[in-house]
Amino acid sequence: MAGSGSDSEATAEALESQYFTNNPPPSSLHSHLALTQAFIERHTGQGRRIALVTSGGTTVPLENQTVRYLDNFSAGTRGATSAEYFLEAGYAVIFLHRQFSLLPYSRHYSHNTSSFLDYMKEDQDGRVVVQEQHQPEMVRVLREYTHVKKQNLLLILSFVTITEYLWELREVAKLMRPVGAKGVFYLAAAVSDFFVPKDRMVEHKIQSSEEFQANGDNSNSRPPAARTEGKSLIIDLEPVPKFLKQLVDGWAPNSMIVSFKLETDPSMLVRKAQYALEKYQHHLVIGNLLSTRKWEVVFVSAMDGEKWIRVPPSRRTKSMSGIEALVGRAGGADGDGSESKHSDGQAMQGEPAVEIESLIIPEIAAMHSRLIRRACEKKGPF
Ligand code: 9Z3
Repeated sequence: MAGSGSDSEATAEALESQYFTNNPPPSSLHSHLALTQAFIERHTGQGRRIALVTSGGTTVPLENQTVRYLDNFSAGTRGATSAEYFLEAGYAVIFLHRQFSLLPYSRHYSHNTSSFLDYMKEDQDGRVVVQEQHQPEMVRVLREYTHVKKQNLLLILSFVTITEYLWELREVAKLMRPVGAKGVFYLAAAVSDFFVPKDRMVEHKIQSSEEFQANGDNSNSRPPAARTEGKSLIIDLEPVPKFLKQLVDGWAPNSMIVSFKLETDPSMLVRKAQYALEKYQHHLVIGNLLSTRKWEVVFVSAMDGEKWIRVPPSRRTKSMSGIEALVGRAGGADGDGSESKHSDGQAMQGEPAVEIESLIIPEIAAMHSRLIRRACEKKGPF
């Protein structure tokens, strides 16, 4: 039988306190929070909307002095690209990303199959300059980047592990409270569902050779979650508590919350997105499939029901640039070169000519405007 509302709230609170007591914060948390506090004060003072964009994958360390860890595929393309479009839409952006994953603006020239040096040449005076064919695009990106930097519109924070991510998210969310309805959480990071709790983590590198195995070096009565048994590596992970409910109800109760649902099986996508929306009662779930995520996503919300956002058929393939042709494919770091089918049956390959985030973010900004209006109407005139 399901427990009453307050029972499940108490359980959620107990799980939260247990998780954050047992898994200590990252050493950079305090300095990150000081920067965040100043950033939020500056932009709320100017009446600006603020988006917290999370991006990239979280790691699951297997050892305390970490040599080995589990990771996922995310390069942070969705997050870094979306951050640019939020900035274009007038938001200030806190970009909480996996260290060394893609960053707004520099993403155009990093993690690529080509080196940034391929964009350069030496001129007659022995100076390094950008090649002619890359000038227009690089000037455009540089101008946007310089404007954002001058106006202090982008705060970049990083995490590596799942625990660092959760600490940063919780504490930054609490600082976002004064932003209220003008805040939006855009949770595009690929968050691990399983982890090794601190009290079940071995201190030192797991030894493969049986002569050197020492799996009893933690004080817990349960065996370490990652250990060798004979010649095999056993990894017995525990579930990461789901904190979306706490984010919605407790950490950031007045902001717009957008979560992503990633699936590989098309028949599950909409159902799973609807399930998440009902369970966490937030504003929007964006469903995407691993293979088609750059061409189509589905918005599931109480406001608008189910709505697909798609790159138009004429813009589904990008022609290869000179450099891409040289290295043999169009696209960035994470295209696997395989062909996928769009849900309307058309094939998709390489990279689309239009970034789907350029369609996603204006939709979100419009929904956000509706939510802000509603919040104002509720409050009434002063
Ligand atoms: C996403 O679904 C993102 O769109 C991607 C972006 C990770 C697919 P890339 O970085 O990929 O551009 O290569 N993010 C959320 C995935 C996630 O962990 N969601 C959780 C879940 O599905 C809930 S918040 O349970």
